[in-house]
Amino acid sequence: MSNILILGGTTEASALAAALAERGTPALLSYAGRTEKPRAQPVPVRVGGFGGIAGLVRYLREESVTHLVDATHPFAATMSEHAVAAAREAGVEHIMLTRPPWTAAEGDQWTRVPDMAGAVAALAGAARRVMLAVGRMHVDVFAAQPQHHYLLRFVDMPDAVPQLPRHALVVDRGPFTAEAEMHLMRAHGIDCVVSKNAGGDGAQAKLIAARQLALPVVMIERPACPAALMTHEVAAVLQWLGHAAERGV
Ligand code: 3Y8
Ligand code: NAP
Repeated sequence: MSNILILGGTTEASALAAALAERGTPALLSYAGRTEKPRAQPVPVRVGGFGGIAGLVRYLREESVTHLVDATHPFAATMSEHAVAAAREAGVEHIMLTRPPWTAAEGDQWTRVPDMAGAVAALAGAARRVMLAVGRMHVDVFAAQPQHHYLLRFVDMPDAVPQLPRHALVVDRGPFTAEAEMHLMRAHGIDCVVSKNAGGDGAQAKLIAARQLALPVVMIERPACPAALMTHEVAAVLQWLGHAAERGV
């Protein structure tokens, strides 16, 4: 009898949970607990860290998990590294469900940078009106470029005022639409967008809007991904689970 743990927090994780619930296949979805009201799921949910690799090994053993699906966001690099290490140590089947990075299309004006520090450096120069669509966790590093007016977008209201002298804050969760993104960018006079290369559909609308408004985009490449079995398709995970179940693992 398989016992599936999904590391969630993405559109793909939610799609996999829905597919398993539809099949009546028991699974548990795990959130880190970063947001106040995470999206409800059609499978049972747990919230909070495991306590590092050792904590996850203990959890996998105590809950007799047979299959670990890492469907976390491409920028959740620590969780993905822990998942590979813990699955190996606990002898649990492991697969990553992720999405391919976005690639620049005709008309895109992207400046690719390797990481958040690269994005900060790319904003050197005269004051601009920058849409900082990278969430809440890494906003303060942009205080190194205080000359800009920043449009921030967080999932929840922050506990403290962001340390950027000139900023506006929107509290909203994706997925977003290109039309709404264009309206937001026009309303705030945005002339530059900063984005993580998250891939997927849930955050792509801002790139479509930037293309239509001919705005430059600072695109932050995703961190290195651990070597592991990986797919971009929910169907492939279901097949992987099905085969494993046939093998009676
Ligand atoms: C807590 C779970 C679903 C999943 C929806 C996807 C799409 C909407 C787009 C922008 C970019 C950003 C951010 C974003 C998107 C989806 C997906 C995605 C980007 C929730 C969620 C959790 C989080 C955590 C949150 C981070 C933040 C990042 C906002 C739920 C809504 C910017 C990433 O305030 C905080 O601490 C937020 C932290 C990590 C990145 C950051 O550095 O701040 N996601 N996002 C998960 C957990 O606790 O385990 O609340 O329902 C999930 C989603 N966010 O099921 O429909 O699949 O990518 N999430 C980025 O891509 O740049 C917003 O504004 O344009
Ligand atoms: P991270 O930096 O890779 O992980 C930091 C720690 O958070 C992990 O070591 C683990 O704590 C805990 N953690 C992360 N994901 C978890 C999960 N799904 N279930 C239980 N614990 C989890 O992760 P992050 O970038 O903060 O992302 C946190 C969550 O937000 C993930 O679910 C991710 O899918 C989602 N998300 C992130 C982004 C992003 O831009 N980073 C975007 C969209 C969604 P312990 O060490 O204590 O186990």
